[in-house]
Parts: sequence; structure tokens; C-alpha cells
Amino acid sequence: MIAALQILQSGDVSARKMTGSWAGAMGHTQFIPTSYLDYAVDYNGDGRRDIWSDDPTDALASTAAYLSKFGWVTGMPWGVEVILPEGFDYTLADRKILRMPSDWARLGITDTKGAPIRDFGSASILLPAGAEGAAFMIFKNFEVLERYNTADAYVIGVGHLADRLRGEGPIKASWPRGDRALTFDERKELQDRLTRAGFTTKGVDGRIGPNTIDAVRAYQVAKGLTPDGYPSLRLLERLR
Ligand SMILES: [Ca+2]
Repeated sequence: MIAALQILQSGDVSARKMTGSWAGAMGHTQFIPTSYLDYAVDYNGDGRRDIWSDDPTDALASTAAYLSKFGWVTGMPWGVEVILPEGFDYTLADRKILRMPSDWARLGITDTKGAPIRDFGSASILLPAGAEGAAFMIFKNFEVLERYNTADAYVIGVGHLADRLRGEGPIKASWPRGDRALTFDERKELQDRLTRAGFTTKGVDGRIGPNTIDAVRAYQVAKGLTPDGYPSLRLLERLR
């Protein structure tokens, strides 16, 4: 609230034009007032940091300033779709396991054309829909985009859209069609059932974080399932 009033006081925008969502996210890329004060820039040089205008120049430059501040590495992808080799050890698809692309290449991981991925920096393997869906090698810039929104689907959506604007092709792998995301209550039930089965999720909050993924994976290993750490509906049904 104070930050919003400071924006008005600075004269960058009039109260009438200062529109936003119910939670205060404003302009083309949904800055909250405190982010605006910290990162907004007047890139077109008209003396106002105008993220609301039909001209998106200031909004995009302000977003670039935000990403830069949080460590965006120029020239590094957010992620690259990859093909995993036959017999891949799915316990390696873990955000905590970081290796250089050349090390992943030694395990047989390639891009969708069969070529090794350049050493942009250390990377982990992400399976947003489990072993049945697309696989990505993700880099530090993935984490930077998570500063906006931590959902994998969000980061992949934004990153993929940027790739497509640059002329790259669609994601090659198909996604599991018969699958659906678990509801909040189902996620809590999954956590509760895993914990009672001896695979603690360290709390039952309906949020799928590292502890829940670790518990899913431990359960999958114990039951001889593909250990992709993915909390699918099928897994919940099995626990029932
Ligand atoms: Ca401006």
C-alpha cells in the first residue's frame, strides 16, 4: 500500500491509470508495487516509468531489469527438451542433482535431434509430467524465471513461448493424455497416505515440494516402479 502511494507520489502514473489485479499486480508483466519501486525503468526516455501503457517498452525493460537482478545469464537457455536413453536411471531426474551438459551427454542424454547439448552451465533433468511425458535439461535461468512464479508449468510456458518467438519448434514429446493434475485435496491425501506407509513427506500441506517428490521416489523405488518422483493419479490410486 505504501509502495503504491509512493508510485503515485513520484508522478510516474495517475491514480486513474494505475490499474492492477486484486492482489496489486500491475502492467503487462504484473509487477507488484514493491517490485515496481525496485526494478521499473524508463526505457523509452519520456521521463515516466510507464508499465501500463499500450507501448510495452518500459514494461518489458522493467521485467528485463528484474530478471537481470536475479541473475539471468545472457545466452543461456531456460531449458532444452532432451531425449533420455533406454534404461535411464530416473533417480537422476532431481533438481538437487546438477551436472554439466557434457556429463549428461556421457549418459546418453541428447537434444531431440540426437546432438549433445552445449555446456551452457550446470543443469538438472526435469520431468514435468513424469517418465511418460517430455524431459527437459534445465539451467540456472529456469530458477531466475521461478522468481516470477515457481510453477514448472509457468516457467516452461514462458520459456517455450520465448523459444517459439525466436523461431524454434514445438515441444516434441507427447504428454500423458489420460492423466490429470491432482486436486489440492488429492495432493493432501497422497501426502498423508505416503507418510502413513512409511515414506514421510514431512508435512501434509497439499504442496508438491522436494520432500513430497523424495517420498514419492522412495515409494516408487520400494515398489519397483519407475522412480520419476511424479505424483500421478495412478500413484494415488495405488496407495488407496
Ligand atoms: Ca517511459
